[in-house]
Amino acid sequence: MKLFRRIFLLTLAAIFIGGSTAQAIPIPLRGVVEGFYGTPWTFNDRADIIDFCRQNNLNSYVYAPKDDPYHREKWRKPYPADKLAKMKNLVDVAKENDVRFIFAVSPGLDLNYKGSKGDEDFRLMIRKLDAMYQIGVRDFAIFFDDLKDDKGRHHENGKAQAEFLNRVQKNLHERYKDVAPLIMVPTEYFYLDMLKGDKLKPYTKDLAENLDPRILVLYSGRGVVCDGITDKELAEVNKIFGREVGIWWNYPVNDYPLTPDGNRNVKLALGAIEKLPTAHMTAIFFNPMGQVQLSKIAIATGAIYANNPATYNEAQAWDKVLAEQFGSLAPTMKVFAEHSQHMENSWAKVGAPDAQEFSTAAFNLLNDWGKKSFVDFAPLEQKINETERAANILLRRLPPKYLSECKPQLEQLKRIANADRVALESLKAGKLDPHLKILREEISANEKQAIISEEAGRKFIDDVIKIFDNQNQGNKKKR
Ligand code: LTM
Repeated sequence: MKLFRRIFLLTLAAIFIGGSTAQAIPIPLRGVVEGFYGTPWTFNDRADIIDFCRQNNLNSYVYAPKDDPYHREKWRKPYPADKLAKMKNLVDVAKENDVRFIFAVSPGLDLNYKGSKGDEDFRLMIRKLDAMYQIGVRDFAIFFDDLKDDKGRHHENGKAQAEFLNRVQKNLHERYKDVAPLIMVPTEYFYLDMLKGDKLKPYTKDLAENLDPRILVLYSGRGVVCDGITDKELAEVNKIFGREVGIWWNYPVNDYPLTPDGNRNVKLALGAIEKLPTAHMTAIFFNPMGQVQLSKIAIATGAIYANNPATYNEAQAWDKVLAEQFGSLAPTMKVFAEHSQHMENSWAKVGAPDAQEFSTAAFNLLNDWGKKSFVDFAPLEQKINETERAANILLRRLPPKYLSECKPQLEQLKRIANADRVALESLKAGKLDPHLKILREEISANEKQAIISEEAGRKFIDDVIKIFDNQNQGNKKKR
């Protein structure tokens, strides 16, 4: 009876204090995967992000920089002594911060599975992981993503991969009692790539059927970079692999080009994590940008999500995080971030649309212009002013650690806002200011370094130019 009374009183207390008995249920493994292409983070960056993980109740960091040669291209080679010493330092930092350091190798470019070459590669993999065990690593991952050729084909054999991973897992677990289950990323790591029509492709089928059920599989959603994952989608992939899979989430990563001829890392993903499952999940890792400090906006919202997916609200999380990270500059930073959230190209789409209020004001204005006798320019004018002011303030006042990561984007936003004003004045005057086209060209010329607000601020300039060009064409035809 005493026990029941205690439980009853504790429940009452929980209702009284928390407003509800609902408990936060954090995703068990939650953190950051340094898994992007391009210049890897420095060891200082990593130590900083591990500390940030602790502060935000994220409990893991995965070391998997695609362009660390010892991680992928030269995976067989042991780390040289100086790099190993830095790695040990980082492992110690992770321990001090109670963050799991997950060491990953991506051997798939040239891994041999069969015969004596297979045995040799197995031995070299174990040697690589053992060296990490010696410096304190207890969590390991082997990734097989991005092994396609130019035609989008891969030659991976799911059964051979599964057997290799099972063998690695068995070897480690027989020798070490304190090593966590292995983590892997398949070659077909997004849902649509696992299927042909409504049937599983042979690779995924063989992998799923043969992989030790204790090995954690990560996948990235319907696509490589996609617009959310539903509970149902996650359940489907759990079913395919006969286990609870984890998520490798490709936001805020920005290592892919947003224009056919464009560069990597030019658009900043400054929005909140959104549209992720609320159902039970076993692991989630956020893949960040090369820009480590600015990645913290999305990662911190991801931490709020991962600590209680059921109650996550992206707008509230975004405001909270901006306030925590930027203090009095938060409202100004928010204006900038609003213009730089959405990432989209022919195969990627993620993040809330950029500057929605700006776009709505521009849409309404263009809709009314030329049709109504009274056109209200004020809402868009206000948005343009706000944008230009934010860019100017941030260029002057952002602390150097942030400014060094976003100066080209702020300068580009300033250019766009300036051109937006000229576009707006052209509409007011009923005549295109010829300077607008020059400004637009300057924006294009700078897109190798910075892309921002493509469908909001930049689109308004294009729309206005198009309106006047069409008008001119019409007038010429009439003549
Ligand atoms: O997403 C996965 C599993 N692998 C790679 C990442 O390394 C890369 O950062 C992202 C974004 O380009 N895409 C991938 O395919």
